[in-house]
Amino acid sequence: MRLADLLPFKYITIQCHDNPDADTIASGYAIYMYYKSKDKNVRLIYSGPNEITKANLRLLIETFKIPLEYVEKGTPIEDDWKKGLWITADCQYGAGNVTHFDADNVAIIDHHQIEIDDMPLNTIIPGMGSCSTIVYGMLKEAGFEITDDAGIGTALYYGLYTDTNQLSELSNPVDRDMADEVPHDAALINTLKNTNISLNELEIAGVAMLRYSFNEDYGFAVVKSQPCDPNILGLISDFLLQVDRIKTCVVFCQNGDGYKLSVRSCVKEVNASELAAFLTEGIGSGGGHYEKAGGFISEKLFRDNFDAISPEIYLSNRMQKYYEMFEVIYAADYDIDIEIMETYVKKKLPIGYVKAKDMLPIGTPITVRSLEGDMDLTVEKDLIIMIGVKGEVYPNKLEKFKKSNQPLEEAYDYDKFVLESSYIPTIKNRLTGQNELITRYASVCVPKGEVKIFACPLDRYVKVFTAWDKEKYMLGKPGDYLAVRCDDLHDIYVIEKKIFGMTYEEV
Ligand SMILES: [Mn+2]
Repeated sequence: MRLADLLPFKYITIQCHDNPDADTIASGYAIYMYYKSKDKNVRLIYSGPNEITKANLRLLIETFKIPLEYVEKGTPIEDDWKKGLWITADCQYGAGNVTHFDADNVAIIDHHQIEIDDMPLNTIIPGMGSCSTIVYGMLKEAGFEITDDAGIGTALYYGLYTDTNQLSELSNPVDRDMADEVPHDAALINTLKNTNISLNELEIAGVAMLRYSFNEDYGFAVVKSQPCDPNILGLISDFLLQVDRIKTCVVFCQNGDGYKLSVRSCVKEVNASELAAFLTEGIGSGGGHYEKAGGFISEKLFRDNFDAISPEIYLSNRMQKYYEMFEVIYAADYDIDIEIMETYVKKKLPIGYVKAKDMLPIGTPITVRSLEGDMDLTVEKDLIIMIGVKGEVYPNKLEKFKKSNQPLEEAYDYDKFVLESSYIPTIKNRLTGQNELITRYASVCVPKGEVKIFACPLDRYVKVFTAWDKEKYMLGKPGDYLAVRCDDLHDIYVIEKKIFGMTYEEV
C-alpha cells in the first residue's frame, strides 16, 4: 500500500495505540502532515484508559505542537469521519492495544507481527525497528520532502531511537539508513533522552532487579519488570551484564498487547540478535546486534500457543532450550569426521565486483552497508568489493581477485545474480555523506578454479567459529550443510540449505 493510494479519501483519521509511545506519535504525526499537505481533513487521535503524562512525550508534543487529540472510549464519531478513512499507526485496527472506534474504511501501518490479516489496505513490516522507519520510507516514496521545519524529522528519528533502545537494538539496515539520513534536532533529542525516566520508573527498575532469576548451569538471568517504558528494560539488561556470573539475560515487561523484550550477551558463543529471534520465534519478532537486541511477543499469539504457562516460565525454558540445543565447533581445533560426508563441487555462478577507485577517488573513506551490517573501508588503488550470491559484500585485492576470478562481459543484474537478499548494498562517502547503490558500478565475474568440499546435512544446531573469524560464529540449523574444504580439514563452515542446493553439486 502506498500513501498516495489513499488520497481519494477526504476525511482521514489517524489513530495511535493506547498508552502512546514516541514511535506511534511520530509515525501518526508524519502521516498527518502528509495528508494535511494534500488538503485533506485530518485528525490525529489516541484513546485508552490513560492520557499521556510522560515528560519526554509531553515535551515532544508541545515543542512541535503535534495536534494529537485524546478521544475517550465510546465517544461517537461523526459521520464524515466514520465514512472516511481510518489509519492505525504502529498498531493494528482490531488488536488489543488500540481502542475500537467504528470505521468504514481501515488502513494499517505497523511494524509488529501481523495479528490482523483481513484488512486489505495495509503496510505491515515486522522486521523493521520502528513504525517511523516504515512511514519515512512511505513518505519518500510519495515524493514528500522530509525537513525538520515542523519537527517531522526529529519526531521520526526519536520514534526509531526509543523503539530500538537508543539505536542499540537496530536490526535492519533500512533503520540505519534513516538514522543516518533524516534531518533532526540533535540538541532536542539529547534533552528528550535526559527526560526519559520518572522517579516512579526508577523504582520499577530497582524492584525488577531485586527479583531476578538466575540459571546456574548456563549463567543466564531472566527478569520481569512491571510495565514500564521499553527503554528501562535496556537500562536493566545493560546493568545485569556487568554482574560477574551473568553472561546473557532477557528482561521483559507487558507492553500494549504483548511483551517487550531486551536481550543482552557478553559471550561470543551467544549472539543476542539470534537469541532474541529464537525467544520470539512464531509468536513475535526479535533481532538486533551481537551483544544487544530486542524483541516483541504478541500476547494473543503467546496465549494461543502457550496458554498454560506464564511468560517468565516460557522465557526461562526457552533460554535453557537455546543453550541445550547447540553444539559449538571451534574449527581450528576440531576433528571433523569426513567418513559421513559426501564430496561436492562449487558451481561456477556469476557474482558481482566493483573496482573501488571507479566509484570514488583514492583515499576516500567509505562505509559499505549490507544486510550483514556496516563495513568501513578506504578507497585504494587495488581495492575490489565483491558482491556474493547472498547479497553479502566483502573486500578483495586486485591481484588476488585476478588470480581466482574471470571477468565477464555481461552487465551486472542484482535480481539475477543475487539468490536471496532484500537489501541492495549501498556505499556511503563518509566525507560528503552521499549514499549510492553499489550495484550501479558493478561488473560480473565467475570464479576460475574448482573448489571441492566434503559436506553433510545437519541433524542438529551448530555454531561454528571458523578458522578466519574466531569472534563470531556461523549458525547452522537442521537441514543446513556442514562443510569443509577437501584441501584444508580445518576450513569448516556452514552453508544454508537453500544456498547449498543452488551453489553446489555432488561429484
Ligand atoms: Mn513501534
